[in-house]
Amino acid sequence: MAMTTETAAPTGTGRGAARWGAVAGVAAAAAGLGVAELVAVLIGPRSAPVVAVGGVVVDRVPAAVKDAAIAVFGVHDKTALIVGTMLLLALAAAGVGALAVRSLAYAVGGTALFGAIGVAAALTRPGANAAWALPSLAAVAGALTAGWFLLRLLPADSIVGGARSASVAAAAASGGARTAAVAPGAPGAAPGGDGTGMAVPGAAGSVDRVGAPVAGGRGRAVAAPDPEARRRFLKAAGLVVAGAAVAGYAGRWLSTRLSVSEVRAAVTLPRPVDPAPVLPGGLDPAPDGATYVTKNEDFYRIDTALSVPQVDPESWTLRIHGRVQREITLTWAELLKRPMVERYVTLACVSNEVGGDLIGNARWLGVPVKDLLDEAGPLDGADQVVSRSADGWTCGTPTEILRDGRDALLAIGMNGEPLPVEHGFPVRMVVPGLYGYVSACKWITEIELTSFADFDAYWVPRGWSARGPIKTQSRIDTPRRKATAGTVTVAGVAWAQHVGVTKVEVSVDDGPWTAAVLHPSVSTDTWCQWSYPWAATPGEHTLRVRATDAGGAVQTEAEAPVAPDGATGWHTVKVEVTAP
Ligand SMILES: Nc1nc2c(c(=O)[nH]1)N[C@H]1C(S)=C(S)[C@@H](COP(=O)(O)O)O[C@H]1N2
Ligand SMILES: [Mo]
Repeated sequence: MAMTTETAAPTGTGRGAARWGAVAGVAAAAAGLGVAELVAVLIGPRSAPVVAVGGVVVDRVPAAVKDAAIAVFGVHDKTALIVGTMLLLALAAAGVGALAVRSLAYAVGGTALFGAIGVAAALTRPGANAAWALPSLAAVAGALTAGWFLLRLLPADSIVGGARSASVAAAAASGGARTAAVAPGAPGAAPGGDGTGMAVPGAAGSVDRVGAPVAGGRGRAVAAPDPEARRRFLKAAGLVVAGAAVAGYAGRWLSTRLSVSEVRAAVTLPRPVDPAPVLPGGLDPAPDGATYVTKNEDFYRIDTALSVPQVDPESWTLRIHGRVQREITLTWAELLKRPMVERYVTLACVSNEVGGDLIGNARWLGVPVKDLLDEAGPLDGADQVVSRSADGWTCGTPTEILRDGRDALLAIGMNGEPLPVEHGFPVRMVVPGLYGYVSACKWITEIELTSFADFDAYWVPRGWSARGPIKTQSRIDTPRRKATAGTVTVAGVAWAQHVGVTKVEVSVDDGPWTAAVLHPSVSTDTWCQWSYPWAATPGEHTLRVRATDAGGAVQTEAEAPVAPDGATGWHTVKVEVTAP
């Protein structure tokens, strides 16, 4: 900001002008986000630029990064991505806004670049059509308008000099900081908030400021406004941000109204012809309250969907096609007429670390996948069943496993309720013994018979194994850190999916393995709870657990990371035992 000619505004003013530009940039970005949210209500929430750009990031991110994100943020990885994106874009918007007071080129460049990114991202999302460009274009228009409006309020002829300019610059800085802190948060609270529009705005506003007569200066700078103009400007910026927040929230609210939650609430599940086994006694909650059956609201959620697909059962169809003798298309009504079975099945994520909680056990109601495949008649060589979700995600399951008689289900119910929307409403697949990423397709709309040689499902080119049998594991849930000396109940879960756990052993301080009590479970397809009465003495102790499956195989001690096909190793916890 070298603006010091003999009569030019001092440097402080230049910096001040840049700060005003930054404020305008962030506020205008917020306006873009708000407008995009409203337009996305009409087109669909996945077309909103932040969701579209975020979706591209999720799809392109290297496996190691996804891994790290899940390790750090767990099931909050999506929130982290959105908040991070909003912050980055707020910074970019401030930067473009600050530069835009110097040259129109930055405004034009920023607008073109970020608008193009939003449009490109939206148009390349699975299921997109030309209309998906509209929210991004609306974001650009909204941001340009707001930026233009705000920067017009910066009077080019009200140059303040000397000491006064310094205080104005400082005021601008603090005002800027305040506004910037509000702007990204406002639309950010609406997760679909558009980030793309964000960098566009402030940029544009400088249009009619650029080249305005700055006394003695180069004539390229906006001056910092006098206190009166400053108040007007900040008020306007505040109104723009408030308006953006209202638009963003209204958009979210309308989208929720258009969501399938109400349709879901109206669904009545059919009765199973083959109900789930009655739970045996002895499945009381563990000392830490952990239960054999995981409540829907406690069930882990992992998927690539930044905006949960809203699939209306009335328009839902499932197409079974590819290398089959007979193609089948099922409607929701047709699916409901088929005999339903109900089973407890434990679902695990391949990203579950040793001792991790990306695993849950639920009672699923659904149609056996085997029957549908038998009707379609897979052709020779069709060794892979590719399931495709409404948002384009795919997983590949061995045809053989789906037909070997295990309870692989096309599920519509979870613990007595229609599938929660984020767990796949209206229909998902659940396959005992396989990690979710190769089997548990949510929002399923398509089943294609193909071969492993011919098609790689979503996670395979991203470095994960094409086959994903769940590895035998055991976990200590309590105690995790502290205990009081005396008899302490060590408890947890263990699983050897579709094979069954026959023994769980605990070792204290590297001592001998001692058998724990194995609580009953309803089948080999669920985890089982175990407990071990430990005579705990004061001091620091190490507890370790291992399971043995029905085939006699002892859970391996060898530590393996989650990628490419699931973690192994013995779960170990250090416990600080204090005297009673
Ligand atoms: N459509 C879709 N289905 C999906 C996924 C996804 O990203 N998209 N993720 C899979 C993975 S990796 C897992 S572990 C399970 C998790 O199911 P849940 O979220 O119901 O626990 O869903 C699977 N089904
Ligand atoms: Mo997963």
